[in-house]
Amino acid sequence: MKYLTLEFDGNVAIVGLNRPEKRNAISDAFIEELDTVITEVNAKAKAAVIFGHGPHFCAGLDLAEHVKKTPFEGVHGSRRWHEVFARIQRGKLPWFGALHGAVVGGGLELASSLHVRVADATAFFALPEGQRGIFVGGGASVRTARLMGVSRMTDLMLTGRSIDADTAERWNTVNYVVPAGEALAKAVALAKHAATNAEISTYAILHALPRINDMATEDGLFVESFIASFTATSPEAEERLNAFLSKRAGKVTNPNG
Ligand code: 1HE
Repeated sequence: MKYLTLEFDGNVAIVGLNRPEKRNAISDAFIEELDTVITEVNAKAKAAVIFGHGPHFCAGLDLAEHVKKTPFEGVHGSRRWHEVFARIQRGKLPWFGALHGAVVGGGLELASSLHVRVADATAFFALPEGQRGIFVGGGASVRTARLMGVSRMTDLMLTGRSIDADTAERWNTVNYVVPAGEALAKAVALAKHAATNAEISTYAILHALPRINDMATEDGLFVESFIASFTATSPEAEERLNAFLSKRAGKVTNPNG
Protein backbone atom coordinates (compact mmCIF):
# COMPACT_ATOMS: atom_id res chain seq x y z
CA MET A 1 0.00 0.00 0.00
CA LYS A 2 1.27 3.44 -0.93
CA TYR A 3 -1.00 5.93 0.85
CA LEU A 4 -2.36 4.02 3.83
CA THR A 5 -1.21 1.70 6.57
CA LEU A 6 -3.43 -1.01 8.04
CA GLU A 7 -2.85 -2.85 11.28
CA PHE A 8 -5.11 -4.86 13.56
CA ASP A 9 -5.30 -4.74 17.34
CA GLY A 10 -7.48 -7.76 18.00
CA ASN A 11 -10.70 -7.12 16.11
CA VAL A 12 -10.05 -3.36 15.76
CA ALA A 13 -8.59 -2.16 12.45
CA ILE A 14 -6.21 0.81 12.66
CA VAL A 15 -5.97 2.70 9.37
CA GLY A 16 -3.26 5.35 8.95
CA LEU A 17 -3.31 8.09 6.31
CA ASN A 18 0.28 7.82 5.13
CA ARG A 19 1.32 10.59 2.79
CA PRO A 20 2.89 12.87 5.39
CA GLU A 21 5.18 14.65 2.91
CA LYS A 22 2.02 16.09 1.31
CA ARG A 23 0.19 16.39 4.64
CA ASN A 24 -1.94 13.37 3.74
CA ALA A 25 -3.57 15.27 0.83
CA ILE A 26 -6.06 12.96 -0.87
CA SER A 27 -5.50 12.18 -4.56
CA ASP A 28 -7.59 9.92 -6.81
CA ALA A 29 -5.23 6.99 -6.19
CA PHE A 30 -5.45 7.65 -2.43
CA ILE A 31 -9.26 7.43 -2.53
CA GLU A 32 -9.10 4.14 -4.49
CA GLU A 33 -6.69 2.70 -1.92
CA LEU A 34 -9.01 3.78 0.89
CA ASP A 35 -11.85 1.94 -0.88
CA THR A 36 -9.76 -1.25 -1.00
CA VAL A 37 -8.78 -0.90 2.66
CA ILE A 38 -12.43 -0.47 3.70
CA THR A 39 -13.23 -3.81 2.03
CA GLU A 40 -10.48 -5.53 4.01
CA VAL A 41 -11.52 -3.81 7.25
CA ASN A 42 -15.14 -4.88 6.76
CA ALA A 43 -14.05 -8.50 6.26
CA LYS A 44 -11.73 -8.69 9.27
CA ALA A 45 -12.70 -6.20 11.98
CA LYS A 46 -15.58 -5.25 14.26
CA ALA A 47 -14.57 -1.58 14.64
CA ALA A 48 -12.04 0.72 13.02
CA VAL A 49 -9.89 3.73 13.80
CA ILE A 50 -8.44 6.20 11.32
CA PHE A 51 -5.54 8.56 12.06
CA GLY A 52 -2.91 10.56 10.17
CA HIS A 53 0.82 9.87 10.02
CA GLY A 54 3.04 12.95 10.32
CA PRO A 55 2.22 16.37 11.76
CA HIS A 56 -1.38 16.60 10.51
CA PHE A 57 -4.47 14.43 10.13
CA CYS A 58 -5.24 15.53 6.57
CA ALA A 59 -4.84 18.64 4.35
CA GLY A 60 -7.83 17.68 2.20
CA LEU A 61 -8.05 17.39 -1.55
CA ASP A 62 -4.78 17.07 -3.47
CA LEU A 63 -4.85 20.54 -5.01
CA ALA A 64 -1.94 19.79 -7.40
CA GLU A 65 -3.96 16.99 -9.01
CA HIS A 66 -7.25 18.91 -8.88
CA VAL A 67 -5.95 21.95 -10.73
CA LYS A 68 -5.44 19.80 -13.87
CA LYS A 69 -9.01 18.43 -13.99
CA THR A 70 -11.82 19.37 -16.36
CA PRO A 71 -15.14 20.37 -14.75
CA PHE A 72 -16.73 16.99 -15.47
CA GLU A 73 -13.71 15.08 -14.14
CA GLY A 74 -14.23 17.14 -11.00
CA VAL A 75 -17.85 15.96 -10.73
CA HIS A 76 -16.78 12.32 -11.08
CA GLY A 77 -14.04 12.85 -8.51
CA SER A 78 -16.49 14.35 -6.03
CA ARG A 79 -18.99 11.53 -6.58
CA ARG A 80 -16.24 8.97 -5.99
CA TRP A 81 -15.41 10.59 -2.62
CA HIS A 82 -19.12 10.39 -1.80
CA GLU A 83 -19.21 6.66 -2.63
CA VAL A 84 -16.14 5.79 -0.63
CA PHE A 85 -17.03 7.90 2.43
CA ALA A 86 -20.55 6.43 2.35
CA ARG A 87 -18.95 2.98 2.72
CA ILE A 88 -17.58 4.29 6.02
CA GLN A 89 -20.61 6.19 7.30
CA ARG A 90 -23.23 3.66 6.18
CA GLY A 91 -21.05 0.57 6.41
CA LYS A 92 -21.16 -2.41 8.73
CA LEU A 93 -18.88 -1.29 11.54
CA PRO A 94 -18.22 1.84 13.61
CA TRP A 95 -15.33 4.13 12.67
CA PHE A 96 -13.49 6.30 15.19
CA GLY A 97 -11.28 9.21 14.19
CA ALA A 98 -8.05 10.23 15.96
CA LEU A 99 -7.51 13.82 14.85
CA HIS A 100 -4.45 16.03 15.28
CA GLY A 101 -2.95 19.02 13.49
CA ALA A 102 -4.76 20.16 10.37
CA VAL A 103 -8.19 18.62 9.77
CA VAL A 104 -9.07 20.80 6.82
CA GLY A 105 -11.15 20.77 3.66
CA GLY A 106 -11.52 17.18 2.52
CA GLY A 107 -9.81 16.09 5.74
CA LEU A 108 -12.75 17.48 7.69
CA GLU A 109 -15.09 15.82 5.18
CA LEU A 110 -13.43 12.46 5.81
CA ALA A 111 -13.60 13.07 9.58
CA SER A 112 -17.29 13.98 9.26
CA SER A 113 -18.06 10.59 7.69
CA LEU A 114 -16.74 8.80 10.79
CA HIS A 115 -19.03 7.93 13.69
CA VAL A 116 -17.03 9.31 16.62
CA ARG A 117 -14.20 11.86 16.52
CA VAL A 118 -11.43 12.28 19.11
CA ALA A 119 -9.30 15.41 18.69
CA ASP A 120 -6.08 16.13 20.52
CA ALA A 121 -5.16 19.64 21.67
CA THR A 122 -3.11 20.29 18.49
CA ALA A 123 -6.07 19.77 16.14
CA PHE A 124 -7.49 22.62 14.11
CA PHE A 125 -10.36 22.64 11.67
CA ALA A 126 -11.03 24.76 8.58
CA LEU A 127 -12.84 24.79 5.26
CA PRO A 128 -10.51 26.89 3.05
CA GLU A 129 -12.43 26.11 -0.14
CA GLY A 130 -13.72 29.70 -0.41
CA GLN A 131 -10.15 31.01 -0.49
CA ARG A 132 -9.18 28.41 -3.11
CA GLY A 133 -12.06 29.36 -5.42
CA ILE A 134 -13.77 25.99 -5.06
CA PHE A 135 -16.62 24.43 -3.06
CA VAL A 136 -16.73 21.45 -0.74
CA GLY A 137 -17.04 18.22 -2.73
CA GLY A 138 -16.43 15.36 -0.32
CA GLY A 139 -19.75 15.50 1.49
CA ALA A 140 -19.29 18.47 3.85
CA SER A 141 -22.44 20.29 2.76
CA VAL A 142 -24.37 17.24 3.97
CA ARG A 143 -22.28 15.75 6.78
CA THR A 144 -20.27 18.62 8.26
CA ALA A 145 -23.30 20.92 8.05
CA ARG A 146 -25.32 18.36 10.04
CA LEU A 147 -22.62 18.26 12.73
CA MET A 148 -21.89 21.97 13.26
CA GLY A 149 -24.93 23.52 11.56
CA VAL A 150 -25.20 25.51 8.34
CA SER A 151 -24.54 28.88 10.00
CA ARG A 152 -21.21 27.81 11.50
CA MET A 153 -20.14 26.08 8.31
CA THR A 154 -21.02 29.20 6.33
CA ASP A 155 -18.88 31.24 8.73
CA LEU A 156 -15.90 28.87 8.30
CA MET A 157 -16.21 28.93 4.51
CA LEU A 158 -16.72 32.68 4.17
CA THR A 159 -13.99 33.73 6.59
CA GLY A 160 -11.50 30.91 6.01
CA ARG A 161 -10.79 30.93 9.73
CA SER A 162 -9.63 27.91 11.69
CA ILE A 163 -11.19 26.70 14.92
CA ASP A 164 -9.38 24.79 17.67
CA ALA A 165 -10.32 21.45 19.21
CA ASP A 166 -12.29 22.94 22.12
CA THR A 167 -14.37 25.06 19.75
CA ALA A 168 -14.92 22.03 17.51
CA GLU A 169 -16.23 20.16 20.54
CA ARG A 170 -18.59 23.03 21.39
CA TRP A 171 -19.75 22.93 17.78
CA ASN A 172 -20.60 19.19 17.97
CA THR A 173 -17.90 18.47 15.42
CA VAL A 174 -15.73 16.37 17.71
CA ASN A 175 -16.89 14.15 20.57
CA TYR A 176 -13.77 14.13 22.76
CA VAL A 177 -10.78 16.42 23.28
CA VAL A 178 -7.64 14.89 24.80
CA PRO A 179 -4.09 16.16 25.48
CA ALA A 180 -1.63 16.36 22.58
CA GLY A 181 -0.54 12.94 21.35
CA GLU A 182 -3.32 11.00 23.06
CA ALA A 183 -6.02 10.87 20.39
CA LEU A 184 -5.02 7.55 18.85
CA ALA A 185 -4.92 5.67 22.16
CA LYS A 186 -8.29 7.11 23.15
CA ALA A 187 -9.87 6.28 19.78
CA VAL A 188 -8.54 2.70 19.91
CA ALA A 189 -9.90 2.26 23.46
CA LEU A 190 -13.33 3.51 22.34
CA ALA A 191 -13.27 1.26 19.26
CA LYS A 192 -12.37 -1.78 21.37
CA HIS A 193 -15.35 -1.11 23.58
CA ALA A 194 -17.70 -0.59 20.61
CA ALA A 195 -16.45 -3.88 19.12
CA THR A 196 -18.01 -5.71 22.08
CA ASN A 197 -21.52 -4.42 21.35
CA ALA A 198 -24.15 -6.62 19.72
CA GLU A 199 -23.70 -6.47 15.95
CA ILE A 200 -27.40 -5.89 15.36
CA SER A 201 -27.44 -2.92 17.76
CA THR A 202 -24.37 -1.44 16.09
CA TYR A 203 -26.01 -1.80 12.69
CA ALA A 204 -29.18 -0.09 13.93
CA ILE A 205 -27.15 2.72 15.52
CA LEU A 206 -25.18 3.35 12.31
CA HIS A 207 -28.06 3.00 9.86
CA ALA A 208 -31.28 3.84 11.69
CA LEU A 209 -30.20 6.81 13.80
CA PRO A 210 -29.10 9.12 10.95
CA ARG A 211 -32.10 8.11 8.82
CA ILE A 212 -34.56 8.72 11.64
CA ASN A 213 -32.87 12.04 12.28
CA ASP A 214 -33.77 13.02 8.71
CA MET A 215 -37.44 11.99 9.20
CA ALA A 216 -40.46 13.83 10.50
CA THR A 217 -41.21 13.18 14.21
CA GLU A 218 -44.14 10.78 13.71
CA ASP A 219 -42.32 8.82 10.98
CA GLY A 220 -39.23 8.54 13.14
CA LEU A 221 -41.12 7.27 16.16
CA PHE A 222 -42.95 4.71 14.05
CA VAL A 223 -39.75 3.38 12.48
CA GLU A 224 -38.02 3.35 15.87
CA SER A 225 -40.67 1.03 17.35
CA PHE A 226 -40.01 -1.61 14.67
CA ILE A 227 -36.24 -1.45 15.02
CA ALA A 228 -36.54 -1.60 18.81
CA SER A 229 -38.72 -4.68 18.60
CA PHE A 230 -36.59 -6.37 15.93
CA THR A 231 -33.34 -5.92 17.86
CA ALA A 232 -34.86 -6.82 21.25
CA THR A 233 -36.15 -10.16 19.97
CA SER A 234 -32.80 -11.23 18.47
CA PRO A 235 -31.00 -14.23 20.06
CA GLU A 236 -28.09 -11.95 20.94
CA ALA A 237 -30.38 -9.60 22.85
CA GLU A 238 -31.94 -12.51 24.74
CA GLU A 239 -28.50 -13.73 25.82
CA ARG A 240 -27.34 -10.24 26.84
CA LEU A 241 -30.56 -9.36 28.68
CA ASN A 242 -30.44 -12.66 30.59
CA ALA A 243 -26.76 -12.07 31.39
CA PHE A 244 -27.69 -8.79 33.06
CA LEU A 245 -30.67 -10.24 34.90
CA SER A 246 -28.55 -13.09 36.28
CA LYS A 247 -25.84 -10.58 37.29
CA ARG A 248 -23.28 -11.87 34.76
CA ALA A 249 -23.10 -8.55 32.86
CA GLY A 250 -21.64 -5.25 34.00
CA LYS A 251 -23.77 -2.41 35.36
CA VAL A 252 -23.84 1.07 33.89
CA THR A 253 -21.13 3.10 35.61
CA ASN A 254 -21.40 6.54 37.22
CA PRO A 255 -18.87 8.85 35.45
CA ASN A 256 -18.06 10.44 38.82
CA GLY A 257 -17.11 7.09 40.33
C1 1HE B 1 -0.49 19.86 -0.43
C2 1HE B 1 -1.73 20.08 0.20
C3 1HE B 1 -2.91 19.86 -0.54
C4 1HE B 1 -0.16 20.51 1.61
N1 1HE B 1 -2.78 19.44 -1.83
N2 1HE B 1 -0.42 19.45 -1.70
N3 1HE B 1 -6.63 22.07 1.40
C5 1HE B 1 -6.03 23.22 1.73
O1 1HE B 1 -6.29 24.28 1.18
C6 1HE B 1 -4.95 23.12 2.77
C7 1HE B 1 -3.61 23.38 2.14
N4 1HE B 1 -2.53 23.05 3.04
C8 1HE B 1 -2.13 23.88 4.05
O2 1HE B 1 -2.74 24.89 4.35
C9 1HE B 1 -0.90 23.47 4.81
O3 1HE B 1 -0.16 22.58 3.97
C10 1HE B 1 -1.19 22.75 6.15
C11 1HE B 1 -1.74 23.77 7.16
C12 1HE B 1 -2.16 21.60 6.00
C13 1HE B 1 0.15 22.16 6.68
O4 1HE B 1 1.15 23.16 6.73
P1 1HE B 1 2.69 22.72 6.85
O5 1HE B 1 3.48 23.98 7.03
O6 1HE B 1 2.84 21.66 7.87
O7 1HE B 1 3.04 22.01 5.44
P2 1HE B 1 3.33 22.69 4.02
O8 1HE B 1 4.77 23.11 3.96
O9 1HE B 1 2.32 23.71 3.68
O10 1HE B 1 3.07 21.47 3.03
C14 1HE B 1 4.01 20.42 2.85
C15 1HE B 1 3.84 19.91 1.43
O11 1HE B 1 2.52 19.39 1.26
C16 1HE B 1 3.96 21.03 0.40
O12 1HE B 1 4.50 20.45 -0.78
P3 1HE B 1 6.07 20.68 -1.17
O13 1HE B 1 6.21 19.94 -2.47
O14 1HE B 1 6.26 22.17 -1.26
O15 1HE B 1 6.85 20.06 -0.04
C17 1HE B 1 2.53 21.41 0.12
O16 1HE B 1 2.34 22.00 -1.16
C18 1HE B 1 1.87 20.04 0.19
N5 1HE B 1 0.44 20.14 0.46
N6 1HE B 1 -1.49 20.49 1.47
C19 1HE B 1 -1.56 19.27 -2.37
N7 1HE B 1 -4.13 20.01 -0.02
C20 1HE B 1 -13.37 16.78 -2.37
S1 1HE B 1 -13.36 18.44 -2.26
C21 1HE B 1 -12.33 18.86 -0.94
C22 1HE B 1 -11.86 20.28 -1.12
C23 1HE B 1 -10.68 20.58 -0.29
O17 1HE B 1 -10.16 19.76 0.43
S2 1HE B 1 -10.12 22.17 -0.43
C24 1HE B 1 -8.93 22.34 0.82
C25 1HE B 1 -7.58 21.92 0.35
